[in-house]
Amino acid sequence: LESFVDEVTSLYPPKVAKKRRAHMVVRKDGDPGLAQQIEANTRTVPGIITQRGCCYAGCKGVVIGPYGDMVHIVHGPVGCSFYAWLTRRNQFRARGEAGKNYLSYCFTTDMQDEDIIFGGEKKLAQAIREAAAIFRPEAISVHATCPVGLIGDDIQAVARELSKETGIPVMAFNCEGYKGVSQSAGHHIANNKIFDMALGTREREAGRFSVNVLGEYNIGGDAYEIERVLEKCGIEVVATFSGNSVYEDMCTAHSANLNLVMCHRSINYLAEMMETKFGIPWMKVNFIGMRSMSQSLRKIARYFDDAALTARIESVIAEEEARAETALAAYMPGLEGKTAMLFVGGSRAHHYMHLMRDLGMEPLVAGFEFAHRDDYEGRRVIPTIRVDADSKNIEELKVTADPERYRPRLDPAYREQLEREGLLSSYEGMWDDMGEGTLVIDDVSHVEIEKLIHRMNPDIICSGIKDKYVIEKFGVPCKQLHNYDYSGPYAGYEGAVNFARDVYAMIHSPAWKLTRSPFDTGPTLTAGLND
Ligand code: CFM
Ligand code: HCA
Repeated sequence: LESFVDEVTSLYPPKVAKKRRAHMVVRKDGDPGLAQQIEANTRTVPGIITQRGCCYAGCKGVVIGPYGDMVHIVHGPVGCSFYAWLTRRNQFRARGEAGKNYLSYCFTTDMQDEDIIFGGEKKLAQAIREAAAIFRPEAISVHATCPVGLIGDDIQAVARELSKETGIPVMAFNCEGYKGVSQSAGHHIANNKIFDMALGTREREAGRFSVNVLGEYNIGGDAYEIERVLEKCGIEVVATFSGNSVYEDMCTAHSANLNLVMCHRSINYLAEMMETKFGIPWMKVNFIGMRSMSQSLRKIARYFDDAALTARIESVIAEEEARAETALAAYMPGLEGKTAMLFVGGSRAHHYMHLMRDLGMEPLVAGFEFAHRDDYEGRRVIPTIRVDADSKNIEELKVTADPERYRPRLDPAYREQLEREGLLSSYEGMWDDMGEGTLVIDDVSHVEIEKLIHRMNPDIICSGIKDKYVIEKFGVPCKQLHNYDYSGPYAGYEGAVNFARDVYAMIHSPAWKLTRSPFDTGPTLTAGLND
């Protein structure tokens, strides 16, 4: 496998090959994670076809966009707004009969040449004014795209002024697309503003077994299934960041007693800041895959340490697992032993490995698009991560304990014990679950995927829209794990059954026998880098 990796990178000019080689690791079992290292969260070499997105995508599209009772205004040319219009499939249910829901709208200042030349602040102010008057949303967000940063519109000043004028909170995000090296920068910018401007600004009484779900965005209805199971267990969800959520949830989340972190990459900043300021501990969970879901529920039971809650959780697990297993029986024989590759975002390539293993499938190669080293190697490597100019670009907030509202949630001895068990403030990363001889590739490119298909001929590849059809032209089915190919939910017990059904149908479709990959017949056109 090592020589195969060398062969793949030899396709590039030598300098590029050296760079890309550092993003590929053949896993050695038993490695404590310190000897092996992967290069991640660094710039993609121009010219390489990457699946990454931009900072604006991470802020507006990912973290803030799902809030349904807010109006999200994109300050920039219309294309950026159009790009983020419903494509991510973050679903939302309005609260009550008269509940507000603006998600199907597309709001933009539609900047023109003259706005770039003379400045766009007045146009932005007018857009906020109109949105406030027509819709009366609970809050308004403003997202800067590339040109706004280049011409220097002061969107923070406009937001402050219009908050006063309209009486509606206006949150402005300087998430210009070019900041950072991927959407990851946008997550951090969104986390900072939520923490700085909204979180803790309203009060709410939360029960003893209350949690926030951080990093769950309700793609394809995942949050509905997670809410269903948690509710059945008697666990109160105060706020989800930010799937199926309203502005009020963002403001009152500090009242919960535990933070559950689903997507570590996009929201670990908020978990850490909330712990420092309010004393809420956090634990990593994974609600994708039947066994991961059950394991995560057991971790929650352990945290709250209450006999009645634990018993209730155990009975929910028994009932839900039994039901899902019955439904899965039809698909399992057709999925067992099937091989897969996963190249997705910053957490799903890891989360879905567990679901695949539940179904008897075997992940051979996996990688993230924009994750950081800690998402691969575990949080213990954070102190060793080199801070470069790109990461320095994104502000780190200085956070201290709230003098009145800081409240430790656990008895110190119990907390220490849970920490020793690895239950709190810890994420082991993807590597822990990649066995000997598997391959990890960060920010994979199209040409690398082509070589992987040629060599390993997997039964399925999980990826996104940018490479789906490249992969399928090779006769390999590609399951999109961003938008679920318009299906879902895939989380939890019912989600596991949906996933098994969809993947079964894909793998066993007769269509793949009819496609011929270029390397079967010889390509009709060839070209080298120097031609
Ligand atoms: Fe987290 Fe996400 Fe993901 Fe992500 Fe994304 Fe997404 Fe994703 Mo697409 S927040 S890192 S920036 S789990 S939008 S819901 S599917 S790449 S793996
Ligand atoms: C984004 C959003 C995205 C893109 C999906 C894809 C999503 O990165 O801006 O590439 O298929 O989940 O919608 O990740």
